[in-house]
Amino acid sequence: MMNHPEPTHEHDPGPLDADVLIVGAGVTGIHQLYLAREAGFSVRLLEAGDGVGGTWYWNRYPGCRFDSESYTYAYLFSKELFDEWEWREQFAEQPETERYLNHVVDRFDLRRHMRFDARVTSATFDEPTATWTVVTDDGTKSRSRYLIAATGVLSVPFYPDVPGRADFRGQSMHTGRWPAAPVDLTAKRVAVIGTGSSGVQIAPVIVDEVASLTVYQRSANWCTPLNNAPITSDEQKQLRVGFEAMSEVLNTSTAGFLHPANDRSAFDDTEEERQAFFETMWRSPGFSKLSSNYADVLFDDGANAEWCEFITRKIRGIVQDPGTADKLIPKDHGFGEKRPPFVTGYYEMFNDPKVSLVDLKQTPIERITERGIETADGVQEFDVIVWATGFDFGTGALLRMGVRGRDGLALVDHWAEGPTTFLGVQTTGFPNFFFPGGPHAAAGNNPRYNGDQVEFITRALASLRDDGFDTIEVGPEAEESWTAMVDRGAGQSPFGEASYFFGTNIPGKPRKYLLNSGGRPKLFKEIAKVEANDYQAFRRTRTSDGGNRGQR
Ligand code: NA7
Repeated sequence: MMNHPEPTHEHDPGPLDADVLIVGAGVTGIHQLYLAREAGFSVRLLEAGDGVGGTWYWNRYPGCRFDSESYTYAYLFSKELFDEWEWREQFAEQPETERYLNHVVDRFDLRRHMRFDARVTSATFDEPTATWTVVTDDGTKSRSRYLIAATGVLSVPFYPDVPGRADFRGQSMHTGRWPAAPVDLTAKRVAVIGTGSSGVQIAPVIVDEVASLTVYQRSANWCTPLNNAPITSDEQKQLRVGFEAMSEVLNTSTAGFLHPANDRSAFDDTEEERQAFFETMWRSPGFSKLSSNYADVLFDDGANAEWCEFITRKIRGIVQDPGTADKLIPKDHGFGEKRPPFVTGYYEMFNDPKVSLVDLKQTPIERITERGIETADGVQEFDVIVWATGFDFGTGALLRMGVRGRDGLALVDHWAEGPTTFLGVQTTGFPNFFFPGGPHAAAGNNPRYNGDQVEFITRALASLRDDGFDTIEVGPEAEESWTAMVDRGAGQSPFGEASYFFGTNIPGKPRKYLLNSGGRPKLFKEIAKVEANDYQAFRRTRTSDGGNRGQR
């Protein structure tokens, strides 16, 4: 453990509770907790929920599951852990992931560092001592040298401002805050509002038990089959034998997936070859439809249109009612312009007479009433309304934590025009504060990108300690340059401005790209540069003994 220097400042409030205080017990927070402790720091973690899992704790709606392959999403830092945990399915369902994360926490004895039901309401940097004071909603204070917010990108559910939402007398749930107690939907009249990944996952899973299911769709999405399957015992063996090779690919590939990239362009092939290839894609698992599709499918309008035309024919072939099929075909964006959902039985579900689709572009929701949902077509009554209406992506949780840095600067003010970061881990004016897995962090398989970040942060803190410093703050040049790279690259990103990756789904939110548009290659390159030149992008100082020794 790190030795804490004796307090020398008159107003020093005493010993620290931990060297490293982490907020959030999701995939990234658990990883960071483990690494920081392994590096010899004293650690503590605060979590708003009453259990481990983060996104995989809150999103416990029926049908919630990975669309990255389970073993590619899981931790790779321990071969023993990998060997002993057998994922049951290629794309695990939420309960399995929650069990896995609990297993990790117990296996590595991390739970004793965690406090649950502890929502952070303020986090304040004390400049003379270079420490953070964090207050939770029960008034408890914790002081630490370093504060690492692993608060996730999909943590703050978004409810649209529809008049009357509170008037509804039935049950009303957001997919991102699904109750822990089982929800009995048997014979209930259920509405699902929203057709992003969550809406299209839950609908086909509950359809058999409900009396009726009405899907309220504002924009159709390009949904393609997830093609999930159990992992056979042979495959389990292969995964273990191939662990090193798999880790190598996952730790280095651009998007953090295993799917091999395709170097062919759509029009290198004949029409017949193209259709056969698209059929292979349609039958391929999850994100391979982006990663292994024609190299130009996301970048060439003609190639994209061909793939969309193929999906269109599939939808028309599956959905028997032509009017419904037509509504389910996106008209306002190409494949990959928004984050594409992956589905099981979604289009097929619309052939069930108890399922109906309301096109909100034709008949918008006017209000929620005590008994149901009112559109221009009148009121439809429901027992349950499921809000699958998304999240305040990227910055939502960070900006609700009351973070204040140097000179009392509030993060909400610093980021009033959108986030500015270096490597998606730090921002100027907030020394000793990190936010892996936040804005500018990922652009692919999240745990892989976020893992790169927590590894970098841990090395940065260890070398800070080794060099006799205790304060680290990114300089404005590095921050400006990384943020400019993100903004420039946003224009070349396949994601359009209508995507929530630009914050467009939240009224009043600045329209700024929230992913890392340089991808992993850029992240790796910058990290290597930073580590090769002794962290010149950062200002590193020693504050705790009152000195200001050896800047940089
Ligand atoms: P998404 O993908 O943000 O989807 C939200 C859905 O809610 C989308 O269909 C929205 O329609 C719809 N929405 C939003 N506001 C309204 C209003 N006012 N009326 C009707 N419909 C509305 O969130 P998800 O939870 O599905 O997925 C989030 C991520 O979780 C996903 O990308 C994966 O990474 C896992 P819109 O398209 O905006 O017209």
